[in-house]
Amino acid sequence: MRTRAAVAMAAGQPLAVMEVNLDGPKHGEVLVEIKATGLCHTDEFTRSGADPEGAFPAILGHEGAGVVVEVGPGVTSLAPGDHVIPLYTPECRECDYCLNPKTNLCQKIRSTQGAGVMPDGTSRFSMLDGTPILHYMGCSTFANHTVLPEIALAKVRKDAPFDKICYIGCGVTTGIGAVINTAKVEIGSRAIVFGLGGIGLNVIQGLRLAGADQIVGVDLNPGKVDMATHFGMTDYVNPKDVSGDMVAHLVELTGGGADYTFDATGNVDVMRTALEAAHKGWGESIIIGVAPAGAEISTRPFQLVTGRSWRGTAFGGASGRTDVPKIVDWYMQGKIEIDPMITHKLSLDEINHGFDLMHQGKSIRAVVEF
Ligand code: NAD
Ligand code: DAO
Ligand code: ZN
Ligand code: ZN
Repeated sequence: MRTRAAVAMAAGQPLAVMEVNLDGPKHGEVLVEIKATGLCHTDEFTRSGADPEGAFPAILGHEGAGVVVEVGPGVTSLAPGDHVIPLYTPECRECDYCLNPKTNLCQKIRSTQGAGVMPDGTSRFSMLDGTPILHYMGCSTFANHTVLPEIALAKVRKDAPFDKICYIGCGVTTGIGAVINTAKVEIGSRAIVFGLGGIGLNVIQGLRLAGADQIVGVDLNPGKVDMATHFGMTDYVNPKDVSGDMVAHLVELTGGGADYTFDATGNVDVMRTALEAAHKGWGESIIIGVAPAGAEISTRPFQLVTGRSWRGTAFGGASGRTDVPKIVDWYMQGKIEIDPMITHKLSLDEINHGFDLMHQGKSIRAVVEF
């Protein structure tokens, strides 16, 4: 079939909206009509050329929601008409990683997904002249139709709006999951969140859900304060306003250091501040942000000797096929909020404007509706 897609032809170029060829689903694969997709910082990381593993031409996008159109041979858990959210972290439920409750990093299709192809080593997308186009993060949601492995799709309820639940495909689950699954924050905790963007705001609402007493938000952009306050931030710190040592300031503000700190900036200097602002003896610092190629973190080892822990999380530690439908339920039940964070709606033809809004710090999430 043919479908419309925004294609990343080369690093640093605007996406090119065009008709592409899409082959039907092979064994264990599913054809999905994408109804809505969010634009995440990670798409821009790859589009811009900053991602050393970025390969082109590719159809980016990993934060989508849609409807199953056709299933390939061997698919048993999905049928045409089912509503689904693509998973860049799949859940096969049988690999060593899926069978270990300590991780969500299913490895079943890791190597082919990383290479931008389906598990059989080929791409379903091609240009009209036959040139293959790579998949991205196993999802490629910047296309009206896409093909994914069955294990990379979460089946969700049919009454949930696509233009909101697409955000559960990355930002919402990553932020809330970092709190619930990775840090396992206790009621009454004190926490600091560095970066009040699409991820950090969801860390904040996760902390509120978990019953944290103090939720300090740190961001260079004061334009983020109103939204963060709406989602549960109790204290705001702009690093530009702190004249002395930032760690000392945060330790004092949290009465000795935070029980939990979260980096949602991707800046390695911020990650160090986050670790050192965690409470001596028990504070845990969770890295969510993806740092630039080649960047390294550092601190004095004595920070760890004295009881602070440094950890990381991918997709909020969520096992997608199991956890994502529950998060959709939480949204539909009003336990979590998404609507205010969808700040812009675009057509596929306007997708490059969405990246402009991201750069200008004007959007939390821009969503493309098909
Ligand atoms: P975003 O651009 O929406 O938000 C980042 C925020 O950090 C902005 O508000 C910005 O003003 C602030 N900021 C930047 N530098 C800062 C500094 N030095 N001090 C304080 N604040 C600073 O980005 P996002 O979509 O929220 O993503 C955040 C990070 O999370 C990115 O690195 C992204 O790649 C990563 N991410 C990780 C996962 C995962 O599974 N681990 C998933 C999705 C995104
Ligand atoms: O299993 O080795 C692996 C890789 C898992 C990839 C997880 C990616 C999470 C961070 C990227 C940001 C996603 C938007
Ligand atoms: Zn697995
Ligand atoms: Zn993302």
